[in-house]
Amino acid sequence: HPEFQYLDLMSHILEKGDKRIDRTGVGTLSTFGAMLRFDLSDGTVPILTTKKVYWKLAVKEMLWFLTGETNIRPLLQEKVRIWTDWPLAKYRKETGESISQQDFEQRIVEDQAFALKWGELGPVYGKQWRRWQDANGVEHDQIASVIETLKTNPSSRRMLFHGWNVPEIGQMALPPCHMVYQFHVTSAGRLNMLIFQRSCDLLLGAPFNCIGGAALQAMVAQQVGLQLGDLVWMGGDIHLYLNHLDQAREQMTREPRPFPTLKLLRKPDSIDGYRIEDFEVSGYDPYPPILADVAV
Ligand code: DHF
Ligand code: TMP
Repeated sequence: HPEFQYLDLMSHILEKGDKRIDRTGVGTLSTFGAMLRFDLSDGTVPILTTKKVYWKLAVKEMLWFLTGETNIRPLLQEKVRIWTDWPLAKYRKETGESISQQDFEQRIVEDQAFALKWGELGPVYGKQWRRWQDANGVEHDQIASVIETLKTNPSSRRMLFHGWNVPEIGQMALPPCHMVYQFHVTSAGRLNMLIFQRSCDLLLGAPFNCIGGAALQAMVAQQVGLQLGDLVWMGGDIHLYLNHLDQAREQMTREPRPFPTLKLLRKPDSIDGYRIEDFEVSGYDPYPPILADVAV
């Protein structure tokens, strides 16, 4: 079962991981360099079954990236709360107010001016993917370029988009973790995609990143008229936070069940036309959720 690639990586980190202090102060067990490969050609999608993963949150996050948005307000309007912690921490630090997460989120949704001031993550994923600004102020839509090249020159080895915009890193709430996406078309007309992730929270981040990646790959394949091939995920610093070790051990006791399948119910006119309702996941039968705190 392909999910064992993930569980094996988890067990490798638990056994051999290098214990170190990290930026958040929580501490991690870390390993450097690993790859996961998922064959999507049979319609399956790598949504982990050894814990319940709220896959719609991950797909909605990917759709939000594609809109070019960098404010958490549209995410919260879709009930996606995974990015709140970073603007919230900044708000608490700068105002000294001990506002609850729920009250903060409510204000972002109800008060547009407040959202503009406090909901912004800086020039993160969406900005770089859709509106990378060059030295002359010209904006570059990397997603549109990749799709155009996939249609016109699919043997190209230059089909990628990048989030690591060096001069803008300092303005980002978090520099991109999944930072390069590269595409590849086989002679049989299958679309492969590779994600390079410089830093990976294996318990909380990786499951979302694999789903978001698979959703993106499915959308791009549909838009350019290709069948799905492999999703290749490569990680740099892959870690388990020290307050996630019990959860990881619990997850490793569970025997993976078959991956569910993903179907796109509609073909929009462009990559910008997708909605969450277009994604149908069938046969997802996971173990119960595993709760864990995210390190901010
Ligand atoms: N920082 C850290 N330390 N780890 C991350 O995974 C991470 N991911 C970010 C931003 N910063 C990060 C963006 N993606 C969750 C999942 C993905 C994500 C952020 C947070 C998360 O907390 N997931 C929980 C709860 C999901 C829910 O809201 O129901 C989970 O159990 O999957
Ligand atoms: P860092 O910027 O110091 O590497 O911290 C980012 C943390 O967030 C790190 O634990 C990796 C994790 N992360 C993911 O695993 N996936 C993601 O999509 C994001 C945004 C972050």
